[in-house]
Amino acid sequence: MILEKINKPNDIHDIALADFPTLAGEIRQFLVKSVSKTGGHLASNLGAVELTIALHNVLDFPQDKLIWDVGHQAYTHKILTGRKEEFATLRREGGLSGFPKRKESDCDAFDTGHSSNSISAALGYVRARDLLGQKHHVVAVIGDGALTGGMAYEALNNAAVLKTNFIIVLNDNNMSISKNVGGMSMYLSALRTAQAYTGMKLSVTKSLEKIPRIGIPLVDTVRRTKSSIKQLFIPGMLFEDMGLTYLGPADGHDMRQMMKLFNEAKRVDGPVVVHVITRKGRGYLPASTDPEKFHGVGPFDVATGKPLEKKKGPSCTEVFADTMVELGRENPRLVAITAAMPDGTGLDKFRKAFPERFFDVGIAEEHAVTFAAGLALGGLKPVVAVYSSFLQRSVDQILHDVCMQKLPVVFAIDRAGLVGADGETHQGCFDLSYLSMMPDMTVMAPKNGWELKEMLRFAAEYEGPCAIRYPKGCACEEFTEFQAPLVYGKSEVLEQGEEVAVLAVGSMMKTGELVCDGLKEKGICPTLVNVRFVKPLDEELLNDLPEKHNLIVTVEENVKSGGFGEHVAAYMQERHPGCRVLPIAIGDRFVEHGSVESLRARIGLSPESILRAIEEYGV
Ligand SMILES: Cc1ncc(C[n+]2csc(CCOP(=O)(O)OP(=O)(O)O)c2C)c(N)n1
Repeated sequence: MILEKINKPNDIHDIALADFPTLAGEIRQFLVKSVSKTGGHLASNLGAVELTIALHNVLDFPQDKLIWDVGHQAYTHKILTGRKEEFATLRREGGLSGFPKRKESDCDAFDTGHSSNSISAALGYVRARDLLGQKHHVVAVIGDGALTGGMAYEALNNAAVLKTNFIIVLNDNNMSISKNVGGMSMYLSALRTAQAYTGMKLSVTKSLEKIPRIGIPLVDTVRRTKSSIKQLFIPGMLFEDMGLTYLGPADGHDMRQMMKLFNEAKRVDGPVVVHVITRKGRGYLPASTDPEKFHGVGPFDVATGKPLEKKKGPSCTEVFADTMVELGRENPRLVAITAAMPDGTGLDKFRKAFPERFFDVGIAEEHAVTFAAGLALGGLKPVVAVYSSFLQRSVDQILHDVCMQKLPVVFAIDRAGLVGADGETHQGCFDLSYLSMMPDMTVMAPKNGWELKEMLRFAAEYEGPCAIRYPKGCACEEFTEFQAPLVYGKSEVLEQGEEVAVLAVGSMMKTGELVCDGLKEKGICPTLVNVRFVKPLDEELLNDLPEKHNLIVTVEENVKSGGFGEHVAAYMQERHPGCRVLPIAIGDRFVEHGSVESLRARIGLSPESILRAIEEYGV
């Protein structure tokens, strides 16, 4: 096994070039076997095996800096930098992260998880290198999907004026998670189809150059011509015109070809884009035939590619997806927007039903939100479906473009709260804070699938900015006996008691109930409230509580700072200073990867730890 010889960074330099294809095959087998047990991002990693080997061959670690955009495709990089043995712990608590982590290895130059920032970070490294008189190479690897994100263009624009070496590898597999979208994607497709003619282009240019006297000026003229025939001679003109050298397109599974281009790129005094064409899921049939399904997977059977975990009940995503189709039928003005996640958000159902009312804008959350603002002003009812952590990208757009104009945009926020295995970049635990601070925003959190549907129906009619946040995984199927009609700004009292009132937000409802059970065992008869509206606060309820209660415990899967509990505490401090409030929320920290259940226990969100906190605080 060649792979056995890879145990630390740069071991690849001792492997004969002739053995590289065997090594690539062994890494693929290792990845499939390993991810089939732990789950993880498979298709992107299978597509980037040769690319990573080629890069490691021409770079030296940790001196050279390699920044992976999103970072979900960095498994081979982890293997080649001595972390092979830790793959059994991938994405488990205390184990190997699914993304690059500086604290895991000094060969990981930047922690990533959110898309389209690699060129910015790498450019920072380049400027620092130059100012400090250092000589290493800096490489950003960005996918064609990530290249739909605005930050990538801001960085390219900034990089274009650089006079020193900076390598940007464009890993183009024609896919985001789903099929890639938009004008850049179309442009890259044109470059890809030109690939077969690259040899011809070069030889045409060379032949023209040989024509005495007029040859070289002719080639120069063609280079400068502002017409598409230029494209025939020089691929990548868009980048070239911006001031970046374009090399490629290269076959991203041909390591010799790539290494030649990377070595060439290292000699350029300026920014270079090396365009490589890869195939997502390559080498494992189930993944190459359905790369979307194998983008991120749970444990699966290697022989069939079928998932090993049985599906439990319907997920919140499915409830959202079905409700959107119902609402779309009822209201022809309802439109849906996703930032490159039609499948993850469930909007693919809406797309099938109403293709002309569905918009995939690429990995462009900022644009998605302001685009929705325009749609609303144009007379439509937009629903932006997005994961909580990715919506962080759009805080100013929500505030400045939506809330300030009180526009009726609905934010359907999936993966809110802890998401588990993807770790700190993906935990959705800030949305209640950044949404609650915005004037005119309404924020809801459903206790179960029924309520999510009700909230969506409510939001579809509501005439201002409004957000519904719901968790990853199965929609809670409990509390079905509680179906009080949804009233704006009102919470739902599930159990009336005294002494302690537990106010639980959405995904923490079950935990709230278990806390109440624990209190009952101690002889306390608590009140249990389903908060429903995080904003506005249900002031009527809060004003009534002090009469029979001396402690309010709020429970939410969000950071404490700026969360529901802090707002309740501030309100009570002002209006009812005698009533004590214990906000249970995520502390001032980032929460790493692990199962949601064990993470909750570790950070004080399990029923047991909440009961302990109440005891310590004193009833
Ligand atoms: C800001 C942000 N939005 C959405 C995502 C979810 N996401 C992860 S990978 C991915 C697709 C990336 O496509 P590409 O860069 O082409 O890489 P590939 O998976 O095709 O290798 C998306 C949308 C993200 N990581 N960050």
